[in-house]
Amino acid sequence: MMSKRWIPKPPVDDKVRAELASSLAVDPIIAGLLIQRGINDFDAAREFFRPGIHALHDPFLMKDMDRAVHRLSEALELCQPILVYGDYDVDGTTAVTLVYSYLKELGANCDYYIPDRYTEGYGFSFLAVDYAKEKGIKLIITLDCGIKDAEKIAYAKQKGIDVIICDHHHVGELPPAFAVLDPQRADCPYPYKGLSGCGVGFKLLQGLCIQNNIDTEGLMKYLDLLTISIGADIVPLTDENRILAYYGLQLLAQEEIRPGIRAILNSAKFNRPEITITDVVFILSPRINAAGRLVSGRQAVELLLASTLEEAMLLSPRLEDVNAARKEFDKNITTEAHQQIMNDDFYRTSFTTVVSNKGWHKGVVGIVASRLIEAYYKPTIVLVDDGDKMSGSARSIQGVDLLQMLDECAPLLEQYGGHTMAAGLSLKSENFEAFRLRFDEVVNKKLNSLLPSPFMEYDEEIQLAQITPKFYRIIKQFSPFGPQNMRPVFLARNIVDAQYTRPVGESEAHLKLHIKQEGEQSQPMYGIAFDMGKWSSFLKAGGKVDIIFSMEENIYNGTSSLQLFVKDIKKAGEHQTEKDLLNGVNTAY
Ligand SMILES: [Mn+2]
Repeated sequence: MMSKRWIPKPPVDDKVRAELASSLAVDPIIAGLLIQRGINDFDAAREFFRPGIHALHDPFLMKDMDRAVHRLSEALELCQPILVYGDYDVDGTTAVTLVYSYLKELGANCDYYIPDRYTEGYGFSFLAVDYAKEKGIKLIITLDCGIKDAEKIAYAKQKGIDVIICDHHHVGELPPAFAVLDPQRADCPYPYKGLSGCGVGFKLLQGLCIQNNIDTEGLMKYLDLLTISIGADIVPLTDENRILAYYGLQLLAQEEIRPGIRAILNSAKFNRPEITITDVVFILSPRINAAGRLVSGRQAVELLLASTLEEAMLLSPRLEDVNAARKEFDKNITTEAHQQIMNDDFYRTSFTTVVSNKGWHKGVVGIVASRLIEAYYKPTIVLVDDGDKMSGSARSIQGVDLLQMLDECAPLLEQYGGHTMAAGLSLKSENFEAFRLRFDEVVNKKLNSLLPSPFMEYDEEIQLAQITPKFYRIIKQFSPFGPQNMRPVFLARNIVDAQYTRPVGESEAHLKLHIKQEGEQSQPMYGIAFDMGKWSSFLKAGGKVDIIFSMEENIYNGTSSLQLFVKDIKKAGEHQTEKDLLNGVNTAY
């Protein structure tokens, strides 16, 4: 792992901080954390700490919402057959489950369709249109996809089928759909751009309810699905998403939850009383995804639709097997990719990592790309070589917009699309070498030939004595945490062993900390630092360190205590100053 720079968040205005701290009667550090999150006054703080459904935006602010709702209402009235279509990833399958279930609840004549990853691929599909035509479908709702599929949408239109697109991907040429709901549309005035694909589907249903005087309360039991899509798609935990996830996580924490989710949690042996977005990301999403990626997305939807635990339990062990297989693929491909990088001089000086191989599994290349970024901190593409064609996933680092980079490589690509930090692409194998060089060149240019080194951001510097139970109770209310509302990270300087610091775990890899701040009289604190066992001897010998950490509750034998989750350690005073950071550091590993 490369050594990381520590960077403070932009400083907060002292006067604003003092005013907010006094109006809320909280520690100035808490006020600073709120200001960093865009919360500047008492009312905004109240809204933040008590997220309310009333604060959701009016769905009709979304471009084309009135058209979409009108068409959907008409289909319901006339009992026209509707097809709910979604991608095989978590956002797509949760969206299909949500929209399909709710329309069924309203008595709709509807069916759902998830494309096959191998025969149909990502996005809307010609096969689905043929299927719909055969079944006499008059209306298709696409979820988490469709915006890029103008040709296929036109094909549906030609067959006499209306399409409502619910997507959140970047919009290029507008497809000829009956209605296009996508907050990324340049002409869409919707105030929040961060919704997941499932979130856009939810807004359509919310609009449907409002238009037809149906109580939106009936939608609330589906917020578990929406919350899973928010976690899985790594969308920001701000604004509407944070409100929806706040209620969704409460649902997920109940004993009596959707049987499919209960079954997944049971088979993953999850038994903590609370569930967080992190649990959604690391426990629920991979298992739902596993089904879509390695078998078929239909399995994921079948599981989420199961009406009894018995039925769900029949399906969930399969997911557990598939998830185990996924982990194995992931491990092997990561190892092979590392070997390729080590054995190729190109990567010593490159600004990017682009690897490819025959026989790699398409379902895990995105995860492998993320792991390679952790190791080398360069924009990364991992491709599966199918002979004539290669396809795979791209992941980026801060400051490099992938879509922009891929745009500049477009002549060498067959297909590409996605978001700033994550994208998918395919190309002819004969273009691989040229693409690899071109991609490196455009990223090099973007970074002004300065390869950034990885960094960790911290919110505030703190004295350990400031961390009281009240302080932690307030920090907890900042949740749900996630992108753009991360668990607060603190810097504390001059930390020494308080007596019981020791290495733990297999081959003493980890570090159990028992620490205090030099010269402070407060109670020592406990902490955990993964993969930092080597610091034990330094601390035991009286060494002084600086740490950056977040806080978490450690539940042990049924009692809970506060512990520091230490993310990085450096010798006291050793971390770079802000001034050094501005110069950028060129680090060929
Ligand atoms: Mn999505």
